[in-house]
Amino acid sequence: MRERIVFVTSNPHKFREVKAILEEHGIEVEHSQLAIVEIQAMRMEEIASAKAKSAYGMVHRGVMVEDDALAIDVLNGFPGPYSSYVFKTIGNEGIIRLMYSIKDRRASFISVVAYCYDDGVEPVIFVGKVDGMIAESVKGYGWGYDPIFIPKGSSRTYAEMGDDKNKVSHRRLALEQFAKWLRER
Ligand code: ITT
Repeated sequence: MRERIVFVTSNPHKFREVKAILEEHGIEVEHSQLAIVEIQAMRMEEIASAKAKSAYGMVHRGVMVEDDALAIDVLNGFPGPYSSYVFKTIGNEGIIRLMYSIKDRRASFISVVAYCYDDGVEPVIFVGKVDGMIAESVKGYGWGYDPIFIPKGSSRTYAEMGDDKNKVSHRRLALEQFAKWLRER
């Protein structure tokens, strides 16, 4: 049977990437732009899990949410759970300024997928993490933090990688685990 899930996100770029990856596994993804109140918490898993549960309460079908965070080592993991707010306020230029003259540019991009499929059942959670570096300047045309994140082993930012990003991304790592879980359950 072909799986069909609902993915709740306000971000069309995320939807496009998720759809492409899950379709490779024969999973159909329906986009929902339901507004879900996000709780404030330090742990991404907690935020994503709460979001998936409230989404299930509204759609009553297998529903997925995905939360991402950019975590900069020298800033103790900042912006982490505040990645969305920081992007809207200081953006990529602001991050580059914060990192001015800092030599240790290590960072990671984290994706947390939460899937809720029944009432009273805790959502399943899958985490993908890619280590990398913050670029010296904004490079390439991409969405979100793509123009400033260089995954380990690459000389290009996610934005400069074009479609290759989706082959190695933090999102891909989390979704591959999710697809395996769906297949085996
Ligand atoms: P949701 O409605 O799905 O929550 P969002 O855009 O608010 O959409 P997140 O909170 O998960 O998504 O993302 C935190 C920030 O990180 C936000 O500014 C995104 O644009 C950015 N982001 C997420 N995934 C990214 C990726 O693969 N590449 C670049 N930036 C990304």
